[in-house]
Amino acid sequence: MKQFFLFLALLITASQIHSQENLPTDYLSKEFHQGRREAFRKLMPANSVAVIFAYPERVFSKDINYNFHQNPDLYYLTGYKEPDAVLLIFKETQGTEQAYNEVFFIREKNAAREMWTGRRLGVDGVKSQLGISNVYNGKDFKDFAVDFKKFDKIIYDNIPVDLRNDNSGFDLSGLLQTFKTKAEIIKEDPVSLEYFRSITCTLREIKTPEEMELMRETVKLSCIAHNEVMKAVGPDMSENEANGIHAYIHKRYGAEDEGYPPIVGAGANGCILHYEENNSTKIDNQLLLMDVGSEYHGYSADVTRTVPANGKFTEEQKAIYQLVYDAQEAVFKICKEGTPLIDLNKTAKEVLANGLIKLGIITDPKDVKLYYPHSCSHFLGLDVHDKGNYSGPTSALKENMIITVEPGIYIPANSKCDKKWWNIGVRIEDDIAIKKDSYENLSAESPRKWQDVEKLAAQKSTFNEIKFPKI
Ligand SMILES: [Mn+2]
Repeated sequence: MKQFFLFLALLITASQIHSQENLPTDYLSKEFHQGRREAFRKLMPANSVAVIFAYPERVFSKDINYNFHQNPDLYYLTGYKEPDAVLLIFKETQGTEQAYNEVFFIREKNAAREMWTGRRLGVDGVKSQLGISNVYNGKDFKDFAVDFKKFDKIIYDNIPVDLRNDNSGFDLSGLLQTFKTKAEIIKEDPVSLEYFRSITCTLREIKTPEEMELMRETVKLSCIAHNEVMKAVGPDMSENEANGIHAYIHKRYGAEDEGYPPIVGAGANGCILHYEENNSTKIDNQLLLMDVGSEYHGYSADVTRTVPANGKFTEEQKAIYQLVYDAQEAVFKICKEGTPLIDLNKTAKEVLANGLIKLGIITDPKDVKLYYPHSCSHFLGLDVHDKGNYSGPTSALKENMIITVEPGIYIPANSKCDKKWWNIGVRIEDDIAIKKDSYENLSAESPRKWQDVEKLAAQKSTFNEIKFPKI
């Protein structure tokens, strides 16, 4: 009898999990993912197979996981957003009775589990919603007839080792083990890894029109967030609250998350390149450096603005800010197809070095690296530091690439210069789409000129009017 009720409960559970309503309508299309798999296949060498795994789930706290984030390469190729999956792409058509050139093993549907941990697409869902026709449950990988040894090349990415194993044999750990056994992989093959890196970089560094649209969206809403925070921020606000306004606006406009841990640092904290604590309770009359970008349907923005919390730059802050601005402008000028990537940072460095010498902060141009220790640009897309060919003969800007341009100057306390410069940290970062003969600044909606920043900072924000109870 007890079992009967359990059965009944499962039935009810299963029927209660309806397909989801009111979802965003601007996800990447199945045709996009299909096209990307075709493009991937084209770049594969003869008689090869590519094997792409989902990312692992990670523990946040005891039995609670971090929000799952898909491996951007697998998302790019399939649109699948669940863990415990592996995609095989074959260069040549396989099968005798039924021809296929790809096969996708995914997480099985499970009504009881889905009531706890959310909906699963399942085999039918993947077929209908993602448009992949050859789909099986993960547990079928083991017995799937694929002879890896017959291929000249097996193409795969780094294999993670620190994995949870539920001993089912078909969670990620099980899928990886099956792959390693079938393909007789004892240790990663550098040539396989290089093929994978090269193919994914070559594809992902150029954005398709669909990707470009999502990039515009994610950058646009990140600019709205930056602008609102510029208006809202004041000396009494905490770094964390400023960060929270960004997050609220991202979600208000449909972004799922941030593309990376937000950096919201006041004064000395702004001089720490990857400052992520954001725990200063009072910004005070300091500069606030905000490097924050949303993730919208997988695509990350990466925008930095630096704003005086009290709305007015000091003379010293203004001088440093203007110098960073000038460096950015100089780099923009060479943003077009054909410019070698290496020239971007060279240009930024030159402007910054000359400027720091003029201000008496350094005397030897080589010392620019003391205050500008990073580089000027990276690709932007599904990863905030996106895949692309950063070096080598093909490392020049091409049409439909998206890069950041982000010079900065950071002068921590006790630096060997007049102490009037200490604790000034300025970065200005914009997201740039490359065209044939020019560029488009996708983040132009957020002001960059110091005059415009001051003008916006002088305005009041809706967030200044909201009254919450005291605790
Ligand atoms: Mn960046």
